[in-house]
Amino acid sequence: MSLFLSLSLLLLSVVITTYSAIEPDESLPKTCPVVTCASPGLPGRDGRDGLKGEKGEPGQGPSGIQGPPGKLGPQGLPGFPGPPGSRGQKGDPGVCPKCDDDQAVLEREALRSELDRVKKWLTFALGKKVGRKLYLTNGQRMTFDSVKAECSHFQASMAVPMNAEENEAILYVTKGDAFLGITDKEKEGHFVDLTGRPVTYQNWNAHEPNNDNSGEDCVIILPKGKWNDISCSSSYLAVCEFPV
Ligand code: FUC
Ligand code: CA
Repeated sequence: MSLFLSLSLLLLSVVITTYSAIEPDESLPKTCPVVTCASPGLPGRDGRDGLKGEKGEPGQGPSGIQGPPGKLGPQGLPGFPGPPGSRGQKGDPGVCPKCDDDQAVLEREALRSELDRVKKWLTFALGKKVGRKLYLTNGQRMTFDSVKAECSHFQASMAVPMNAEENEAILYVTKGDAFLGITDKEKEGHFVDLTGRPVTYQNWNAHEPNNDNSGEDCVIILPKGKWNDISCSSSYLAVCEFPV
């Protein structure tokens, strides 16, 4: 063995002996004297993931193609109630046949009663009733045709006495000089009422009818109730008979 090798071994044994005699001190930091004293070991395992970084800036690339529409969303909540609508038209009357019948009967009776009372007022104040005829005069003098139209306008007809009682009633109302609804226009001397029916009751004055001047086709009742044929275009009192 060479001298150099012998010295090296000796030095190594001294070092080993020295370090093995030293007691480890627990109070000292656990530094590895090997790191400082020995060659580096293998790399350790990867550390744990770090904290999440901040959100990055928007990308600068071109926009992609617009995707398809999304699915229909869920139905929304009901809206608030709207304002009240405008008032509707009045409805039809209710149906109650029994009620209507009762009501109709009462109304009819009331109307009949009132009508009877009105007829009595008129009869007392103005006219004269005989049977179912009420004679009334408007107090005006007019031609035969005008009297005919006036009576028709009031749903009446010219007065035609069918008997002495009716003749007296007409005289009572007019005091005479009033046209009767009698004429011989169609056939001279053939006196008929305005429906064309021959008059069965006649009450001519003496020497009448005489068709004076060949122009007397109408008839008037004189102040004493007798009749005279007279010109239809002359004016005499209007008297009508109303059915009651
Ligand atoms: C008599 C009547 C006529 C007329 C004349 C004035 O002759 O017969 O109708 O009234 O009088
Ligand atoms: Ca005459």
